[in-house]
Amino acid sequence: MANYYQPEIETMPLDKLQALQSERLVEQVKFVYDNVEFYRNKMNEAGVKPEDVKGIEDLHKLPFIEKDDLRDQYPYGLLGVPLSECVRIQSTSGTTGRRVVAFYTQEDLDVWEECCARAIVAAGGTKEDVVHVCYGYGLFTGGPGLNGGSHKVGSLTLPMSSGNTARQLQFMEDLGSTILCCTPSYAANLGETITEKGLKDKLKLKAGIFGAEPWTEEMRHNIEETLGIKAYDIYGLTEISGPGVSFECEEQAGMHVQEDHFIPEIINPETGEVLPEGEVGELVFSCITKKAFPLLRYRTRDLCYLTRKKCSCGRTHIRMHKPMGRSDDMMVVKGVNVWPSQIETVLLNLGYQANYQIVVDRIGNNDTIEVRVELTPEMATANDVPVSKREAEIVAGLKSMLGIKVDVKVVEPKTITRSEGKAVRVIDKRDLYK
Ligand code: DLL
Repeated sequence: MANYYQPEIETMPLDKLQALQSERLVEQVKFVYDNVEFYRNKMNEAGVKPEDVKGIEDLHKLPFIEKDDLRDQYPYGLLGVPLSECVRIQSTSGTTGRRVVAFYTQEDLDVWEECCARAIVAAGGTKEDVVHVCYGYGLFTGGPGLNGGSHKVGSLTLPMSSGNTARQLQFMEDLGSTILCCTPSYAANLGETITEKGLKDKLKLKAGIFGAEPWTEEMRHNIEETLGIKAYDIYGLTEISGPGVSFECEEQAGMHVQEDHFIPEIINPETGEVLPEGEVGELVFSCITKKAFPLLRYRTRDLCYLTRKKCSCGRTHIRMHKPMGRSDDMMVVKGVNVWPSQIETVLLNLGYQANYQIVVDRIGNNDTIEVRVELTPEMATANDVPVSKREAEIVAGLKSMLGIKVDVKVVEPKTITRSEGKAVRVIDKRDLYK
């Protein structure tokens, strides 16, 4: 086993793990109450004293934190330590309002990178590997997180950042990259170019660690095939540290949450009630070791479920199913809930790749929804099925999945803008929140 696998933590028996969580939670609650005025006020309002939380069974007593709280407290309102103890910030892209700026002490960075190191090892990484990181660097957590994790594993780290596909492929070939870290949509783009240029046999890639955006099982299979690798999912969010909050092991059957640092809960997004294991709801995290930006019961808006079913990898940490959507990016179109992942499933099942865009608009009082999808290069070359027939087939597939009529346009290969980071798949022109 590689040098960064931590069996004493990752395979800890449940009773010991929960005792550790309880001990850390009790300490953390006291820490935030004493050091962050925002928490003190929030807990006082909710009538909860630090001593009311005696272990993880009392977690539900604490109030939730929401993205709006972070925006209201921007930039320093949630700091748990003096600014002089902080050594780094990372930030979200801030496309929907004010940015979230997360702060880290050196110890917070070490924990975060350790989680990323565990993810790399779970994907088969050792110090013999060449880890090719083409997540964005800078404020985005993807590049810095996996970069730090790869250093901890002792792998040779290629800090490529995103973009410049020709250069990515050149380095991959010349330096023999074995583990690729990027968004799944960029992995799919790289796969396309590798196929076009016939490069697959010249590369040494064996695994990929892909996350930061939703992707389906069908997309996983396509990427695994075009790149000749095993593709692992990794999850995280800036507010909770970044990538590595959870990740897949060799079983590829849900992501192990790093429970010695983060306690997950699933709640009913409408009522806030905690749901039992196995039920789908909104994922909530409490950070029990982070000091600079110590969030407790943070509502992620990501929808999924948790399972404690035994995993044959030996890790005991609870697994989360890949996010099945977000409680806030679900679109209501013609009165029906529509998840982009449902549309993707239909397209990939019909043999298309994940090169598509969903455009939602409103004309008068009526919603319109159009899906534009590219022909694959093979479909375009074969040219054996009329486009109108293809479109009708997709319309029927979407109707049966969503229950509504969707307009479909099948377009030529390479006509939809490629992403180098997170893909922009939905263009909603309705301005529903104005
Ligand atoms: O995307 C952190 C990250 C970087 C994760 C690299 C994995 C790899 P944010 O930019 O703050 O952080 O976005 C967080 O992205 O709440 C999810 O909605 C979504 N997300 C992250 N990972 C996954 C995943 C990074 N594996 C938001 N599957 C989260 C689906 C994901 N959605």
